[in-house]
Amino acid sequence: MPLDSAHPAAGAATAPASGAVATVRSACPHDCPSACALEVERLSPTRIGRIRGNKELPYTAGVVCEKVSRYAERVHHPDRLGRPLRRTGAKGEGEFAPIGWDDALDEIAEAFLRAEARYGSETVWPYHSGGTLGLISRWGLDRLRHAKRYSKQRSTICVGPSSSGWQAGVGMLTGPDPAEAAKSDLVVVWGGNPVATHVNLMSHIRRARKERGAELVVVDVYDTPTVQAADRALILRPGTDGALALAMMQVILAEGLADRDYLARLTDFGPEVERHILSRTPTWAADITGLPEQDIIDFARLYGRTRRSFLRLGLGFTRSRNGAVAMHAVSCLPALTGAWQEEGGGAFYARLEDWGLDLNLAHGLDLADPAIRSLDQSRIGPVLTGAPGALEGGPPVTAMLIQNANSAEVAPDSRAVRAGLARDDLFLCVHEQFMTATARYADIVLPATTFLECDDFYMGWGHSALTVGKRVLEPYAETRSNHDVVCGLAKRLGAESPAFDMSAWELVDATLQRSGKGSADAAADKGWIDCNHPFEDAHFLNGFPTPDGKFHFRPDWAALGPYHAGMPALPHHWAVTEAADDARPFRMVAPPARTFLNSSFTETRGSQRREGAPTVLILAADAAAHGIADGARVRVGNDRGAVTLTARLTDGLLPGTAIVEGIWPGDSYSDPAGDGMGINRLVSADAVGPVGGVAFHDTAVWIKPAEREAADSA
Ligand SMILES: Nc1nc2c(c(=O)[nH]1)N[C@H]1C(S)=C(S)[C@@H](COP(=O)(O)OP(=O)(O)OC[C@H]3O[C@@H](n4cnc5c(=O)[nH]c(N)nc54)[C@H](O)[C@@H]3O)O[C@H]1N2
Ligand SMILES: Nc1nc2c(c(=O)[nH]1)N[C@H]1C(S)=C(S)[C@@H](COP(=O)(O)OP(=O)(O)OC[C@H]3O[C@@H](n4cnc5c(=O)[nH]c(N)nc54)[C@H](O)[C@@H]3O)O[C@H]1N2
Ligand code: SF4
Ligand SMILES: [Mo]
Repeated sequence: MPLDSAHPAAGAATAPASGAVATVRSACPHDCPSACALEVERLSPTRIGRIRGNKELPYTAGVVCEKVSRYAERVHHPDRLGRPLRRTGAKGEGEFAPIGWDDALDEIAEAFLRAEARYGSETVWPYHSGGTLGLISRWGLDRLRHAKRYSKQRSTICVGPSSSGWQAGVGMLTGPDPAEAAKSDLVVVWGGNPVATHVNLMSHIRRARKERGAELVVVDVYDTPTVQAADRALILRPGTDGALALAMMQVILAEGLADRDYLARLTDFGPEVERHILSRTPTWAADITGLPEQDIIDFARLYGRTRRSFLRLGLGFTRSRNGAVAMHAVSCLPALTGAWQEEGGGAFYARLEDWGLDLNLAHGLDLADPAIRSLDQSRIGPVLTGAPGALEGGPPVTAMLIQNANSAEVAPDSRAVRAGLARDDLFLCVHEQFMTATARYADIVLPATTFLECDDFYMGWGHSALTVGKRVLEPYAETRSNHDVVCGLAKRLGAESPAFDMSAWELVDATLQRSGKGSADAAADKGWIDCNHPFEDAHFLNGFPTPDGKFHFRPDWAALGPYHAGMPALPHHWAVTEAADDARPFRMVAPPARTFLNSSFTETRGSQRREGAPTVLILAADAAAHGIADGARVRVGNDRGAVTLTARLTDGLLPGTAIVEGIWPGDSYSDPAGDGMGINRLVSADAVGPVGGVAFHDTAVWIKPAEREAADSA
């Protein structure tokens, strides 16, 4: 019996007589900056209808994305996993037989204890990712990890480069609520595609345009729907944003547009920084970025002359080997102009810190031993195949519990990931909603609830409210929540924490109470807790959250992470991306698809219909030079492998750029080799400095018509 079952579902007090439709509050768990507060139509204790955005939470403002509005398709999907399974075929093959929950949990616990007896506790590596961002569902696994002294995880796959780049200058992952964009005169969306990835931002930008006549500028590498909504777009070569930022700063300094008083008071700006920036001209940057020099100058003047300028920094431009350096360079702009001092001015990247939450009990932080090794989440392939250095000097990983992660598809160097997952001496449990490529490698597969079937709360990492989602539906079939699985294993493994005896809702409540944020029930009634900071704090008017209170033009990369060798001491374009050459003339960018969320929703018909088929977008002139017609089947590859896609031609990018949207299931690429791996087999697992993370948009490839590649390799 799942622990949570003793607890009534959300809105039970207002539940309708059977047959009537009730609307209940919830919150989106997906890995999306919008973290929407939701209104869910509950048709019965086991079925939902439409999902809508909550109108009262200002950031959500009644809007949700298309894929979540039709969540009924996902939660009631015929392929939902409903029972625990034990593997009967070879790893990766997908042959399983049902078993009972007690047997499954006993078997996992025995395997963990056996592994620990042989190699020590660090041989067990609990692994989680962003399938849910529930503060209980995702990070509750850390409580078991720390209580049992299992290996830690450095969660770098998404935010490693961007967060470290922001911390290098600003000091902390916090800032103003991006709804403030509505009060700007100039909004710059830099290296992000909110129309696809966090649609709510667009409502606030629309308001600024309507009420203030604000201009929207977008910096990207291709003609995205957000670019199409812009007044002005700068389409540059992937991985060159640092050069654009440097040249903008050069113009701003040279034309007397910098705020000298602000620089002196609140930054470490000085003559050496100034000399360095003045040497990086628009001519220099035009050569690197592929942008016309005049476009750089015009954009720099517009930005430098607008006091209320708001930079909304996406993650896309940081998914390159120089990503943290690029983020730092761009984040210098509002410090140079002093735009931080204005309402509707400054910048926002993500709020991942500064929530005032005491997560010790929920995440077992006080149980963590600093001496236990921490493995880089992004390098799951190198870790599992024992690549030099990846194990941080510790034992091999021989037992794993994976929750909310589809590493076989989403992690770089798929070939290494799958070779690792297929190891005979690795015991693998995957807790999932669907039979993903990753789950197919498991010894035991456990069926998971969705957010609608469990209790949790969430951080709005792209705004400033904590959202709360109480259970809306009875759990489907025999599914159990992540919290229930963690607690069930903790009992069998002898792990100790009072939280293992609490229900998820009790733990939400205890966490909010010890953080001084009231009760869980009060939060659930409203749907969220407002955690916006006062203007002076959100805009750092009295100092930045760095040790000396100043914004740092001079980053201390060594203080941030282990991979800092060679990182530049001043804001810069760091020329370390994977260069194109004659053998691999294209630079491939692999950004999100609008109606998938990473690998989630790839199972829903609605999204499959919207996205069509795996596609590579290239410039018509490039296609002609390589003998590729619109709609042709092409092979895209490099030293790490190749996949088959459909070519689509466009005018909306620079020569040599190739775009592949979406993480399609590997077996949907009609690959003649038939090895079922997707786009991430082409992406390198090289760690991005200084903390790690993946250069998803920094891949040199060749592209050939499929028939010619077949002939070449015959
Ligand atoms: N090519 C390419 N690859 C990328 C990216 C890219 O831009 N391009 N983006 C990267 C980024 S930013 C990220 S964050 C990662 C994300 O990578 P992941 O977090 O691994 O991907 P998701 O598909 O969001 O979720 C993984 C799984 O979680 C499961 N899940 C959802 N909710 C629950 C739950 O409550 N319990 C359990 N047990 N399981 C649940 C879903 O069914 C899904 O299969 O992918 C990265 N990979
Ligand atoms: N529909 C949908 N929404 C999602 C996701 C999804 O998969 N699908 N994923 C979610 C997750 S986990 C995350 S982390 C966020 C990420 O959301 P975003 O912050 O939007 O980041 P990315 O998705 O990595 O890339 C966004 C844009 O960056 C551009 N880009 C790539 N390289 C460069 C470059 O070198 N310079 C510049 N200027 N631009 C570049 C891409 O072309 C793309 O348009 O979205 C979340 N929301
Ligand atoms: S995926 Fe993003 S935009 Fe869609 S409902 Fe969830 S939080 Fe909102
Ligand atoms: Mo992400």
